[in-house]
Amino acid sequence: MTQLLHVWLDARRRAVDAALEAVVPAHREPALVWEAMRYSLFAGGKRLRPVLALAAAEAVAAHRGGTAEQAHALAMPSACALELIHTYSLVHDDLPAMDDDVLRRGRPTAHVVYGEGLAILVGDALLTEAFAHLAIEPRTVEGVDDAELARRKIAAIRLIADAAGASGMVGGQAIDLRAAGGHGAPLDAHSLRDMHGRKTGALIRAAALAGASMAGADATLCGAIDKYASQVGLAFQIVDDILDVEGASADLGKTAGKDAAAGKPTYPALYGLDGSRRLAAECIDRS
Ligand code: GRG
Repeated sequence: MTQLLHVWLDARRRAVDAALEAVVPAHREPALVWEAMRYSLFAGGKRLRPVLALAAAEAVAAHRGGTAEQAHALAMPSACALELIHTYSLVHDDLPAMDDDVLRRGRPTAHVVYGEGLAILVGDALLTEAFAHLAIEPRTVEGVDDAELARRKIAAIRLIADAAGASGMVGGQAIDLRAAGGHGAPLDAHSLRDMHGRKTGALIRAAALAGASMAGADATLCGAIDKYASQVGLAFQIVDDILDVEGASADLGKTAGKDAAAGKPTYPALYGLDGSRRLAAECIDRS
């Protein structure tokens, strides 16, 4: 990573963290729930999805002669909502009924610290607050009239709901859950890609598309950004599968080697490690 990219990413991550502080603040009642939400949300995630939303908004703003400041004002609520939804998915994914993991983002998982019942509620609360935030913010943005802003907000809500819902992330998780449990036929290459496209790829695509739509992208620009984000999402998942084989838990911040132990369908299992690295590189090239 070049020094310049590092600085660029760091500035946006810090802006996202500051915005998230306002969305899920300390000292809100009942503290029992809000503190547990903050435990998972501020555990050191990379903020990939929010940064992608901001990046797409900035790219569209540059294309349309707008400023990065206006792009951030428009896209930051979507960026925050995406991180809340992503964090909810991790909290629920770690539950004993799902992946049953004890380590996430380098810390004991939410259910280990707060118990299963509260961890379920933390996920529910993060998901619900995400959509409340999307409905409210941004209230006004200079240079965009109120009717146009409302139209863009509804489009972003729709995009994010579709990506997180039954045909997106939840659907992908259901397919994964069934395959990992040894029920149904093993996933072939096509079904593996479909499962990941829903479980992980959909939210990554929605991040780029929501950022772009909030910044006023037309259908042509959205189409180009969608193609880019689909390839990035796929590469992300393939690399995640490779790291599960090669990485150490301490570096990953989660338990390594779980996929193979659980007999999960993965890219290394289907294509081998070298084949998986090649596939990831091809996705990056295409993106
Ligand atoms: C429970 C409905 C429901 C869905 C769960 C995304 C997901 C679906 C489960 C996570 C399982 C997993 C580890 C998938 C691999 C890709 C992935 C989402 C990794 C974690 O995302 P990062 O690397 O995490 O962006 P940080 O912690 O940096 O935010």
